[in-house]
Amino acid sequence: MKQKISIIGVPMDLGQMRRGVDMGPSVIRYAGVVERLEALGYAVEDRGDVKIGRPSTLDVKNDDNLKDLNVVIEANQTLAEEVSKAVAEDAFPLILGGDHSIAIGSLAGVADKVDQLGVIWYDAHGDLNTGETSPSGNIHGMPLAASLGIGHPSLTEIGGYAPKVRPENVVIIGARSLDEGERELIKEKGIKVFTMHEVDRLGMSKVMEQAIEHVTKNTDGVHLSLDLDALDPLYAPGVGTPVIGGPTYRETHLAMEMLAESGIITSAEFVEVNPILDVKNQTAEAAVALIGSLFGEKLL
Ligand code: Z70
Ligand code: MN
Ligand code: MN
Ligand code: MN
Repeated sequence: MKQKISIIGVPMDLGQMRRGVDMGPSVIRYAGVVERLEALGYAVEDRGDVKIGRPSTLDVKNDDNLKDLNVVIEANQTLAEEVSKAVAEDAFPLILGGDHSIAIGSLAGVADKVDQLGVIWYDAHGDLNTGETSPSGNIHGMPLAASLGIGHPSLTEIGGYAPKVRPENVVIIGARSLDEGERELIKEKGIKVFTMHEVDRLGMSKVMEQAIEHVTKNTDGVHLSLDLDALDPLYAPGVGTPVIGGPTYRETHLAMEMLAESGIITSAEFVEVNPILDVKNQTAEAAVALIGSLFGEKLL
């Protein structure tokens, strides 16, 4: 029997400034994610969407440079509990965003159930800002830092504990836009990053081999956090912060296929699909196709 997959939608768009990414879970469902996974022989349970609050007009930008902090905290706390329930039922949590701020809750929900969690952060960005270093105040640029225990306590302590993950158990793949404070943090903590330079130089196949080795060295579970803006905007235009020069659709499929072969992934999230910015739903469809590959879909 294959492991049950529990889908959790998180219609969050307050971690950044482009409205519409709250419709991400919905369009990924319409693009057929449940049917795709069922066709692979999985039992799929859709747990519906986490409820997202409305921001108060008093809470747009606070003194800590953390936009819509209260709604983000509340949603992530609820998400952590939902993910935790799925894990307790031995299901594989598959979280659909929503903007990337929701990774804080996803990781809070999985990390307390494993001793050491590994994380693969497939993203054009590092998401390693804090309120102090962020040029934008957007919390979707901070979830990896928060999960490492770095940043405002109200974010690092979601789920009631910190940190969720150690820097040596993280790999970032596809980075091509890093802020100054993020670069410093990467150096200070020795975080393994495969920027687009390494992807070009080594090829995705070698990058994934090395990433898998790195992230499994001292861990007993690995979370995949895939931001659709990692892909080149040619293949995934429906994202809030496209950055030219990313991995192709094919390279990203190869990455997912190699993860499927390795069998290391124990939870995953697909975030930042914004149907308002999309072209003919191709970003949502790419997400579903990549999810298929991650769960072992093959042509022959
Ligand atoms: C920038 C910031 C970011 C995702 C963009 C952008 C961060 N470094 N994260 N898209 N998912 O505002 O912190
Ligand atoms: Mn991101
Ligand atoms: Mn742990
Ligand atoms: Mn990104």
